[in-house]
Amino acid sequence: MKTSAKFISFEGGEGAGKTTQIHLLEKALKAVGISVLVTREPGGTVGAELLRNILQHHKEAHWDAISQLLILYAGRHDHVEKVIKPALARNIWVLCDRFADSSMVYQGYAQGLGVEFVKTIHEAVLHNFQPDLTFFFDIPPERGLKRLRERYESSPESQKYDCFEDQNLEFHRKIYQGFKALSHNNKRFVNIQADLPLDQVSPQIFRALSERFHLTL
Ligand code: Z5A
Repeated sequence: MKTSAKFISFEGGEGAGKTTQIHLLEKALKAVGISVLVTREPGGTVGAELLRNILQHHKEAHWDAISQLLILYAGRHDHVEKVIKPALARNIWVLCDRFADSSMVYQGYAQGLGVEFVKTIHEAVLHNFQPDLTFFFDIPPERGLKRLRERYESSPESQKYDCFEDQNLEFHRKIYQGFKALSHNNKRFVNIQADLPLDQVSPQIFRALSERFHLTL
């Protein structure tokens, strides 16, 4: 049975395994005849990718949290209007590597702007537009960062400066707490036990989608 296209976001701390699982899910959805678009934030359009680069790779800019948030929402508006909504209108499922919940947690919670402030900006820019479902990849930050260290060791060219990863462990613990708090008792979220081998993470995602959207994956 075909269901209408869904917008699904993947959230969590660094090295949680989101990107890896998005590609496995893309394959599984395509295998049952569903059209899929994979995208990411910050980014997803020409303009939003330029903004991503400005945010992540220019230490000299010293963006404060409000400036980051406004840049992120400029990109997000572009992304939603030019890519996400048009795909959904063409019955293409959208798998998005991070979305507005990352702003709630990184800028609102961990950098102190407050979740209510971020919600106000969200409503002003995107009204009530939100994913149909959000997977929170639940993994202690130490474990996610260890995976990234291992990736950098095997592929040193990925060590380009990234202002978000250049934070101490305390910051990453706050991010983890922020996602825990945001997802708690929120029906849009499905909590994924991400600190498990790959082949034990995907079935959790497939099961949740099958239950919510009556698919057989
Ligand atoms: N940000 C923000 O502040 N506000 C916002 O509104 C938005 C974003 C939208 C984007 O980072 C940064 O922007 C992010 C928040 C901020 N902060 N940081 N840093 P990004 O897109 O560059 O990075 P990321 O989203 O955190 O992705 P990541 O670090 O690459 O992690 P991931 O996608 O969750 O994991 P992965 O790439 O799939 O896997 C990481 C490694 O682990 C890799 O080598 C895999 O092979 C390995 N892996 C994956 N799964 C497993 C399992 N199950 N077992 C063992 N190893 C595994």
